[in-house]
Amino acid sequence: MSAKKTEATTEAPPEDLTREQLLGMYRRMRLIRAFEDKAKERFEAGEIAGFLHLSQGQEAVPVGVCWALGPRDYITSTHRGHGDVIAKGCEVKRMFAELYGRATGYCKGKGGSMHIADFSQGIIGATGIVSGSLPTSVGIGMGIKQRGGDEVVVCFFGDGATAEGGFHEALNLASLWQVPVVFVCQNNLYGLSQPWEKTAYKCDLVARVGTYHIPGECVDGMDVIAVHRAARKAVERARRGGGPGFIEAKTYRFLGHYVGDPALYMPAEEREAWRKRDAIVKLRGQLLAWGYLTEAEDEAMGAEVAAEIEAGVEYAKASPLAAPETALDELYVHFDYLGNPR
Ligand SMILES: Cc1ncc(C[n+]2csc(CCOP(=O)(O)OP(=O)(O)O)c2C)c(N)n1
Repeated sequence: MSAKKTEATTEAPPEDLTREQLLGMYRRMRLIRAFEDKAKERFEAGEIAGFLHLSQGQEAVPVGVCWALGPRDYITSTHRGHGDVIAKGCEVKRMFAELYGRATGYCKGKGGSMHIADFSQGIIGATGIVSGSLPTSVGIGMGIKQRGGDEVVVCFFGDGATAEGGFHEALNLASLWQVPVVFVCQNNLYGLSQPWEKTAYKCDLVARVGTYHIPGECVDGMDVIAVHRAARKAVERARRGGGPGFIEAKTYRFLGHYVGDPALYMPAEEREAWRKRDAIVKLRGQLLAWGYLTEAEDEAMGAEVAAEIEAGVEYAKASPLAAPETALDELYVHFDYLGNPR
């Protein structure tokens, strides 16, 4: 990272964020990138089974959003959810363990890459069903409202989900019931191989969501500070009882839909242009310019992140595989809706 050229910034440091907060965001973005780079390497080496949907390029969105959340708040996520759950607090060693199918993984090795959940941190789970996170988040929001809580749910999803029925049902009910849910669309311009502009006629997502009377904002998803400010506003409003909110973060996935997809449908010039806007490189340049980070500190942080990643892989490999006879354990709720054992 440190070898990369960074753009000089003329902006002043933000007054609403401390040096520690900005360095924390920067480190978490690097951790997500390093986790996915390593996961790709190990997947290609044949050590990880299943599908791997990576989010390199999108890191500023979950980090900017989750920095507006507290430990009691909730998130739901998607098939491309590594960054979302790491941003909320998942540890990379238990993430690797999950990818490696080990009993020490977040879902005891039964979920894999697309289903990482940790209820203790409000991470209700990723799902491979496109738009599946939206109705679930409204249900969680309804639960919070019914018990008079002040937590907020953030629901992450992609642009492809906005063409699904679940999106519209969820927005309608969220608005009707005024639940504390912030919907965050990570618009990476593609739904699998389908370019965004070919999926909806002249679509303006903020306007579309506005028809459900949900306030929204479109932000540069390559600018973690801009994402964070939008998230903070929407989260604070939802927490005060102001109802649901919406954020469209314009971002890009640097790689194919899954590891193994050469992404021939993404024009080379487009990819190059977005890579030049890498959010991690941008924040690094800002931190250096503001005197919040030195080159030596940056190097040290890189080494620390790399060591955390290596230790995570070692932890996973040293952990026992999930035992086949436990495959069906904990998959069903053994209580009826009143809490009586079945
Ligand atoms: C209901 C449903 N339809 C189709 C699929 C197959 N599928 C998996 S990912 C994907 C594209 C999703 O695009 P988007 O929501 O923009 O998320 P991104 O992959 O860009 O992060 C599709 C169509 C699915 N998993 N679920």
